[in-house]
Amino acid sequence: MLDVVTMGEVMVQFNACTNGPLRHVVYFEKHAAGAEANFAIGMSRLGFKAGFITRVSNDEFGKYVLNLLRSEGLDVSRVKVDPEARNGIYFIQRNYPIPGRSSVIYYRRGSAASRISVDDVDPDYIRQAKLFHLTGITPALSGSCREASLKALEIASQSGVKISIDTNIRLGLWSKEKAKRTLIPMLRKANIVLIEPQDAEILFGKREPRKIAEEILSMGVETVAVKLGAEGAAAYTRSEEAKKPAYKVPIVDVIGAGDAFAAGFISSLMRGRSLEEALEIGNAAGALVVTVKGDFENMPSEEDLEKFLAAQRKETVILR
Ligand code: KDG
Repeated sequence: MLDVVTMGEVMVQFNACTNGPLRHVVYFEKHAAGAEANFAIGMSRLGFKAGFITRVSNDEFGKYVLNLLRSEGLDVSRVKVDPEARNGIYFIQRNYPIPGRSSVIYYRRGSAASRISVDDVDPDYIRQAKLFHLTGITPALSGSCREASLKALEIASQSGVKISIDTNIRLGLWSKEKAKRTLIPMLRKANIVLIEPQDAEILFGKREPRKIAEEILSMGVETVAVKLGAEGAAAYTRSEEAKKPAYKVPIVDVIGAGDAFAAGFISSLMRGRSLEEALEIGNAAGALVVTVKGDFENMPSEEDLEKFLAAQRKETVILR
């Protein structure tokens, strides 16, 4: 029995050890990441049983990715090893051309995960979960990934499995028009939607958090979280709203913060916590993740979250 199932690509990440254009970078740190994997690892560390649907390559990188998912306690029974394709990889160029920002450069076209198809989506696997989570990255990978995403959403919505969608629009993968055409009908099936203002601008021409939430709640979605980066996050239901500032921490690498927020926020809702608590926990998970390189390495457990939050309240925390 699984609590959550998600589906997406796990890539090998080469994170530059130094700032500046990649042509001058000599050393890279090897990590693995992908929005859905970051979320699933976050949920697993927070005590939820998470299952992952993907394809990985039959080579060293595929083995690395599969071992990672397994070592984080994910159910990998639906991870297919695809001998026909390479694993997606990507590079992170740091603090150039915009200081304080990183760029993501993909080498993933035709990757093993882009070959995920409807055959990889086992209805019984999704039906046993309480929640199916998708981000806007998976349907952007290929036509077969879009079909598989639609199938998974259809199964979840017909079987009473809750659906969460993080819009995560990556313009390196598809156009604004295609993202809009694909994601808006998907959002109508969701119970929980997570979104950033720049994605809302693309989808609805709106950037103001309450206006974004009104638009999405009017589609029948129950809970909307608007991720506001350095400003924190806001959340809305039809009867409630809350906003919480981000925690101030030393920033090393912001990539993965949104996925950590998603794990903290969604796991809290699944535990029956209030919107305010869910925002606090989402922000805390996001804050921890940005203090190291790599997307998920600092994803906290419940115990680590308690320590982090107690320290923020200036309580004495004993670290053992
Ligand atoms: O949310 C973080 C992801 O964007 C990063 O891990 C890479 O999955 C990735 C993608 O497709 O951009």
